[in-house]
Amino acid sequence: MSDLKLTYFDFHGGRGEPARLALFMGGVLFEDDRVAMADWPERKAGTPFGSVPVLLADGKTLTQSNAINRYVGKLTGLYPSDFWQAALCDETMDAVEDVVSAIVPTMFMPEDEKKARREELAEGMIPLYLKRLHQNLADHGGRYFADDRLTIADLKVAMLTRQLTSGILDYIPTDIVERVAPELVEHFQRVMRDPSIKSYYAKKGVEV
Ligand SMILES: N[C@@H](CCC(=O)N[C@@H](CS)C(=O)NCC(=O)O)C(=O)O
Repeated sequence: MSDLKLTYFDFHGGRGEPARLALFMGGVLFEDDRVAMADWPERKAGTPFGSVPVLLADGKTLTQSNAINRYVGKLTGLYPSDFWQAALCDETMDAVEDVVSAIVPTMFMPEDEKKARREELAEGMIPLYLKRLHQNLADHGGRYFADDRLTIADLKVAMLTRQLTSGILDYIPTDIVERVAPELVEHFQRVMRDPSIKSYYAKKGVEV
């Protein structure tokens, strides 16, 4: 088994959390390198693209959250071996990444600009993506996004659902998922009921 170190910010979510969860679920030991925000300016320069997550596997470096998710998914059995199901998994993770990439820049905007951009996202892109994700979920059996079982894609969607419903994004209504695609709230609850995920967050002292 590889010697693994996963570097990401020190919070329970975001682009690094699906890989952390998957490694825990798969019982794969790894160094959970959590970067405090205060240390980021110093650490940033040491990352290939000035960003995290970064996975170090036997001294080799891998960047880009979805590449890391696929690699970790394969290590842990949470990525489909069937080519079509794997493609559905990728489609889901890339769709979530589109939304995340639209939201993240708003975090660094002045308040008025942030408000305008987030309201625009809440009226346009976010409902569009939530509806389509729901449609895909329904088309793939209604419970999980690919392979009729929990995969790394479900972890990625669950992190988005949690971010949108948690209230940490001012100007994005916390009921947006419930209003637009309530099945994604059910999906989130289904993922969070998984015994390994429950045990992971219980160990971290996090209520889900
Ligand atoms: N395309 C990259 C984006 C990585 C990215 O922007 N990560 C954010 C955290 S979610 C980051 O490192 N932000 C700090 C910065 O850009 O200084 C991926 O999918 O991993």
